[in-house]
Amino acid sequence: MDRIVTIERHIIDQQREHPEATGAFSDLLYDVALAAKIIARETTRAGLVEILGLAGKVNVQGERQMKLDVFANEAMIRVNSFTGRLAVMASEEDTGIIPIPEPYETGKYVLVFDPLDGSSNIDVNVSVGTIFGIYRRLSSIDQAGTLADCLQSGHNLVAAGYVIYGSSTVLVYTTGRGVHGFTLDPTMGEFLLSHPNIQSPTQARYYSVNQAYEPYWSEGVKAYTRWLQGIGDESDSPALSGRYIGSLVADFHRNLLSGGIFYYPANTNRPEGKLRLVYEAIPLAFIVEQAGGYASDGHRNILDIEPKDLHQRTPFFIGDRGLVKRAEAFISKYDEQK
Ligand code: AHM
Ligand code: MG
Repeated sequence: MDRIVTIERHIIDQQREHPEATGAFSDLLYDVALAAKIIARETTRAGLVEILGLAGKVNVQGERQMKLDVFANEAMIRVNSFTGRLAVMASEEDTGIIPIPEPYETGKYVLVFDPLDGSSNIDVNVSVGTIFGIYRRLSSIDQAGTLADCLQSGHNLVAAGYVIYGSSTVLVYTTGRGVHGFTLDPTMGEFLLSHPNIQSPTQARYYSVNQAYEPYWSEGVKAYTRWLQGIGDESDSPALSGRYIGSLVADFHRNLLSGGIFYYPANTNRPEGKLRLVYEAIPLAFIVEQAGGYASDGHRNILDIEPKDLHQRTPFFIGDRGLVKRAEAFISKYDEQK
């Protein structure tokens, strides 16, 4: 008989494999799942309540900030500030680190997140998502958490995940022991295990890129894309089909389940790319490696990068290991050896 496994049960089962665990980490994961439920409740009602439209603020990236971004950010912060489990947080929506307010105790973990990615898609009913990463703090336990706590390499992650608010709400996470997906039953308010042990498919189907930027790409990225399409000079093209939603979590999730590559390369208008290293690229890179895939900035493993700035951007290639490695090879051949 198939078991019904809630996310709470799953997190506790994983904790049992670590006899030394205090439970703080399990509780933290459960807190993130709770924040996801609060955000899901609002995103699914987005067309019903008067929550759409601009909040009248511009976020730290200089972009228009939607009200639901603000809501999602506050949900994550309010759920996680007062638990004694975190030293510090960082979010796409806040310029600096988010300290734990006095007089609440700090804990040993660090949470970085993008509370609602792809928010420009909300008012056209396109899926959006939350991305998060959890580290152990580097600073000592009796101090406030620091910026350095949030700027760790992805190899230090102890957990990462994302939530997609789509036709259903799905939470995918890993603690370094496989990648597991849970679907929210909205009538019960429970995340139920629906995708145990997700593995990157051996057969890739899709490439996902905003092809409108092609005139601004490097020769390597252009040649690579032709190869993916099956119209390049190189043999062994996979001749993939294209899919691009323009919502990172949705594009990533589809390719994780169906096979393929997502990339947002550098272009002449965005020499650093668009996506953010700390709370977008690194957590997804950790997840994809756990599933047998790979993520790169076009030159090196995303997990090898030591972040310098909370909001730094990076070119990003993620998905099927062979396809991402091939992107590195094209870039090396066409762009680096001139
Ligand atoms: P946002 O942080 O303003 O929501 O932008 C991030 C989004 C990603 O979800 C998506 O992959 C990308 O921007 C799409 O950008 P573009 O419209 O340039 O293709
Ligand atoms: Mg974002």
